[in-house]
Amino acid sequence: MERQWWQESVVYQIYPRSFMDSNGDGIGDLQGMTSKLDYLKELGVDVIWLSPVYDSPNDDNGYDIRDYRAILPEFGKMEDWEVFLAEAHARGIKLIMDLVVNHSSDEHAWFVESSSSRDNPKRDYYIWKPGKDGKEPNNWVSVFGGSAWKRDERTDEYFLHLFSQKQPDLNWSNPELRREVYDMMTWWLDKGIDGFRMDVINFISKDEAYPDAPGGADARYQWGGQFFMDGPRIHEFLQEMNREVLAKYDCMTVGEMPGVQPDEAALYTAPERGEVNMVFQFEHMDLDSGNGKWDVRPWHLKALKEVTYKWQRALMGRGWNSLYLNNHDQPRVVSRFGNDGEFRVASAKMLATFLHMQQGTPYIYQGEEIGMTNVRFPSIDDYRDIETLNYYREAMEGGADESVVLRSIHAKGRDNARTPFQWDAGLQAGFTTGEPWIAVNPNYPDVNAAAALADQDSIFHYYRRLIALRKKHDIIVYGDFDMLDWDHPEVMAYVRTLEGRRLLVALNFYGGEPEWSPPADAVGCEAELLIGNYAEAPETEGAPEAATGAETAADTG
Ligand code: TEU
Ligand code: CA
Repeated sequence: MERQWWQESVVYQIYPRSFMDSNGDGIGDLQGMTSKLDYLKELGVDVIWLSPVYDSPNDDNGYDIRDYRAILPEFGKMEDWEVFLAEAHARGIKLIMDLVVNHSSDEHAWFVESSSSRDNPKRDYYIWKPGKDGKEPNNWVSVFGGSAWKRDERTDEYFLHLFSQKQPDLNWSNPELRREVYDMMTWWLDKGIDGFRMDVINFISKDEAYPDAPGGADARYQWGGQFFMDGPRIHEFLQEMNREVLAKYDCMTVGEMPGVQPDEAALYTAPERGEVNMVFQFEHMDLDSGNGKWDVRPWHLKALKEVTYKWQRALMGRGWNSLYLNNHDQPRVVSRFGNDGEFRVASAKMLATFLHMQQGTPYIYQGEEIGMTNVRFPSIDDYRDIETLNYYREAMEGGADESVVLRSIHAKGRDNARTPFQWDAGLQAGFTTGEPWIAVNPNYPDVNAAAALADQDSIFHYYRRLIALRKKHDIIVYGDFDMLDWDHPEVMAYVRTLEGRRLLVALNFYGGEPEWSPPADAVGCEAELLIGNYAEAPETEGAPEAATGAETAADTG
């Protein structure tokens, strides 16, 4: 396929509430974001993905939208957003907006109408069903706990909400609703944005029989994913959206798709099918989960190799991968797959190398580039996330031990990613002059952007170099992928190839000093060391000089 700008881009995700507060109310905002664009320019990113800034009652921090065409006053005015876009563009940075159209807020005008009577013209914008034997229409569980259905007394029917009760699912089988969404997307594209990140977009087509989900008899509600993930009409809807809206613009799209498998992802992203450019898959995010995300298990390097290989190979020449290791829903990568104590700096750089040397478009989540870590708040009162608070309540009601529940929250809670960005060592990490909406991670005196900018060996400057390398060597973007040394217990090594050139990447995931040798056919060949996370690469016998680092990427001739 023809090379595209979004394949060669690096994307930076901003979670607006936690990025930069300009007016001391403790909430990040648009003027704050604009004031930090030079920082992003220095990092070298090409695209910003902005999590929702739309009008919202904030039941789920903006993923519950009340008005798709208005800015939440806490974040600023529409003019502030326009300035942000113009200032980003002036720096050569593109902007993609979050598109949350699997559901809206229950305070959206559509839902206010839809819920007012059974014969309201907008009734069919949402999914209403009568109860069954005095109970919910089926046994589906919501992602945030409890039934996925809520009974509305006014009309004595239930509406579907796969997320919170304040996030009713939109009815995509209604063509009028689809037209409204396409008009809204067009409106934003005409304002000059460069594309969309699409929230749980593979959930929009449901099995219209709404069958009960199979599952253990013990739980009252069951995961019904098989009846709405990659549902019956999903490709039809995405192709229609592409035809009606996206194809008319030079824009990029990434669909968030929990549960998606590579063959399906190849269908979503094959350029000739006209759906989306890339998807966020979740398999690597599930490696440390047992029965659900709160059941924390150790992850295994072998499994990470398998998932990496599977996705790299499956989309090679067919579609395109997005590359990410954390976002606003996930724990911090250095705490999860690295070591956020003794090896915080080294392992954050190693993980960055792991990600940025793969084929695909890399995404950096705010703070990742300075090695921000998980947080361990002592009390549930310090937490803000609806998923975390619901889990705590349900678990405690079920008689769980609080220390065990908090341990899961410390490892997996979404607020790990949502503490304020650590700009400097001053009060509240330089995020706000007031009281932040969620507490700052206490490690800000050591972990902050000012310190990182001042140190050429920092994680920040390492990310900057990785991004610059991607611009210089097309093998990093486009090279084929192969995994080496499947059975090495501590090292992941992979090789990229393009037009007779090879790029070797060797990553030590643990704190030891493992024995590892490069492949025999790389020994003795001419090589250039592209980057390594230690100033000097350790000696390895028989290795080409350039490929010897514990965590290095080398371009071998
Ligand atoms: O997330 C969708 C999703 O299914 C998961 O990411 C989930 O929220 C999380 O992993 C549970 O642990 C998207 C948004 O990214 C998320 O912030 C929203 O809460 C959710 O959709 C609803 O809009
Ligand atoms: Ca503010």
